Amino acid sequence: HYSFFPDRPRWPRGRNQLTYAFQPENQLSDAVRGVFSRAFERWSEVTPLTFTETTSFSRADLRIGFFSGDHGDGEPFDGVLGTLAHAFAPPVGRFHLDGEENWVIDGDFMGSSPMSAIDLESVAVHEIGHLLGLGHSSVEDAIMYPTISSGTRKVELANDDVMGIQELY
Ligand code: TQI
Ligand code: ZN
Ligand code: ZN
Repeated sequence: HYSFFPDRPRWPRGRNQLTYAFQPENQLSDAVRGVFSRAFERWSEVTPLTFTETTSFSRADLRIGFFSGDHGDGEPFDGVLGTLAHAFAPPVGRFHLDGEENWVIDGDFMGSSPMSAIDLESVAVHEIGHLLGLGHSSVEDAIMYPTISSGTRKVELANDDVMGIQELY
């Protein structure tokens, strides 16, 4: 079953049009931006929310960046596997990914070790759930279930994810 963060934080009513931006230093490819765009779409399809990419990082509601190791928020990344990414609950909107993972973009390995390949879109859909206010789910099929195996692709929201997000929005 789905869960929320303590005190149930959510993006306020009347603020359904959220913007997102990428850390300018990251210089991401169109393929990577496409992955995030599709991940946001999964959630906009089942909520009144819309997500639009903007170039103004400082003004965006949701701020996405790839970092390695200590990146200044007290939650350092740890290299290959372990922590893959983290996202903060509303109204913080920060979504950080570990730049040292062997990310898979549209089925293509970006890293050196296919043994530890992680599908970027699967992680993005999960972390966006956190950005919007969902905690973890006990339902194994759910996007918000707290485990994913290397080499797995899981991008379709389960009923449990939809019920959770529709209770919030
Ligand atoms: N990052 C954890 C996660 O996003 C961070 C975390 C731990 C967390 N406990 C939390 C976030 C409680 C919010 C609330 O779950 S992770 C997965 C999954 C991670 C894990 O790098 O371990 C995914 C990132 F679910 F597959 F295990 C993405 Cl999809
Ligand atoms: Zn961080
Ligand atoms: Zn999680």
